[in-house]
This record gives sequence, structure tokens and C-alpha cells, in this order.
Amino acid sequence: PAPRTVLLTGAAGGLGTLMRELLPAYGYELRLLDLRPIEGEPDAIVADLADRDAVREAVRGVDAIIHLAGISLEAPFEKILGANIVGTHHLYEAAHEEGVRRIVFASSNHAVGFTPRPQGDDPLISVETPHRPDTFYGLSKAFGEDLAQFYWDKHGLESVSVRIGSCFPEPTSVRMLSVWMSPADGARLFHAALTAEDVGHTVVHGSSANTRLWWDLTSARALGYEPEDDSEPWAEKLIAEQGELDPENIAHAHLGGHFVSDPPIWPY
Ligand code: NAI
Ligand code: 15L
Repeated sequence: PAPRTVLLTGAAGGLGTLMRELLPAYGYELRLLDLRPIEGEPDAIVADLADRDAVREAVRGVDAIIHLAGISLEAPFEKILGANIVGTHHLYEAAHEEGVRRIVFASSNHAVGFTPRPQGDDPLISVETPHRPDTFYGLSKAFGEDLAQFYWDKHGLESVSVRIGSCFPEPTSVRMLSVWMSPADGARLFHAALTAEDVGHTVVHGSSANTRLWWDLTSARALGYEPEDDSEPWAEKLIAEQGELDPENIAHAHLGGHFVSDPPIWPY
């Protein structure tokens, strides 16, 4: 049966807020969790992924989990270790112990950020491309994908790891023209990842069907994902403001963009 009750971790964050708005239309009942309280959501669970018992209680009785919580930018390794590596392990272990069948894991393009982005006639980047993290942050996402594979092989807990490009209301850079995922397409992709049958552990790229796409959406489409959006309407304006990407600039030459040279730092 299709999952109905879904734990959304990181529900106070940018993507969590967008998904809280969009996913109920697909029939899901969301249980919310975040380190921070959420205004207007008194039932949201306020908990740190570091708290094993709280995580176990939070996953009890849900059909599936969308795991967004964690540090979403670069930070010192010790911080990333706690929130993203130990925290994601707590979540997987709790899900296994409580018999949750599937986790949709918010991985990131930064797990493979040092992959050169295609130029000219180069083929699109495949989901089979090796891990090439561009930050400790990206390294934690590579770990999360391996954790997902391990819990599938060892315990039969299914996952879809979504290597999200940039999911924001609008693309705001020339790079984002290639990796943007509209919030509506994000909800379509999460819905497909929750409902497709026999996913085992599947890695997919998370973006809209952008005209300037850098990566292959085949495995995402195989889940039933049909993207409806394209960043192209923003292209003329963004290129006029920022100029075309310069292949000599390493931040422009790799999938991870400025994370390869000058990553944004987590504020707390
Ligand atoms: P965000 O930083 O806005 O949200 C992350 C949320 O996780 C925050 O509300 C924070 O309070 C919570 N959190 C952090 N540490 C926690 C802990 N130890 N225990 C419980 N909650 C904790 O990030 P955003 O943009 O919403 O991203 C969501 C997820 O998707 C993240 O895992 C991020 O790495 C991933 N992602 C997002 C992309 C995007 O374009 N927005 C791109 C690629 C990946
Ligand atoms: C990410 O992984 C970050 O969490 C998000 O804030 C964006 O910076 C995104 O990647 C991106 O590459 O644009």
C-alpha cells in the first residue's frame, strides 16, 4: 500500500517549509520534526537527531520518512559529523528497529561536486558517477548514500537518495539554470520516490527538466517522476546580470559550483 503517514525531518528549513505546503495535496499526513520549533505547528516534534530515543519515538508508526534534517552548508568536520553522519545513522537505525519500510534521503549534488560539468557535446552526468565530494558537507551526503545502500543490503530497508540540485522558488544564478528543481517538481519527485515499487536503494538526480541540464534524469523518471518545469524563462535575465559561465573558473567548471572553491558556511 502507498505510504500515508510520513515523517518529515528538517521541517522548519527552507525545503521542509516548501514540502509542508505541497505534499499534503498528494494525500500524505505529515509528522514534522526539527531542532527548531515551527510557528503555527504546535504538534511538530522539536528534537535533535543526536537524541537517539527521541528519534526512535519520532519514527514509530510512520509508513515512510523524508529525511531533510541536517547541516545544509559547509561546516567544521566535527559539526557535520554530529548532525549529518551520526544523526542520519540514528534515523536509519530507528527506522530499522521500528519497521519503517522506506526513507527518501536528501542527498546533494555536493556528494559529487568535483565532477566536471558537461561542456559542448559532453554526455550528461550519470547517477553512476563516483562520489567526489566538494566539502565535508558533501562527504556527509556521500556517507548518507552509502548508509542507505547498507541498510538495504543488510536489512531490506528501502531508500531513494535524491541528489538535489538547487530547490528554491526561483533560480538565482547562471549555474542554477542547470541544476534548479522547482518546488512543485520537488514535491512530484518526493511523491514518486515514496510510491514507486521495488526501489531497493535508488540514486536519482533532483532537478526540473531544465533546458541547460547537466545531469541525467533517467533513474528519476523510472520512479514515475515527470518534471513539468524548466529554468529557461530566467536565463536571459540571469545571464545579462551575471555573464555566461567561464570554463577557466573552477567554480564554473564543476557540478558543485562555488562549493568547490568558496563554500557557504553554516551560520550556527
Ligand atoms: P535548511 O538548512 O533550510 O534546513 C535544514 C533543517 O534541518 C533546519 O531547519 C535545521 O534546524 C534542521 N536541523 C539541522 N540539524 C539538525 C539536527 N541535528 N536535528 C534536527 N534537525 C536539524 O536546508 P534546506 O535547504 O531546507 O535543505 C534540506 C535538506 O536538503 C538538507 O539535508 C540539505 O542538505 C538537502 N539539500 C538541499 C538543497 C536545496 O537546494 N535546498 C540542495 C541539496 C541538498
Ligand atoms: C545544497 O546542497 C545546499 O543545501 C543548498 O543550500 C544549495 O546551496 C544547493 O546545494 C546548491 O548547490 O545550490
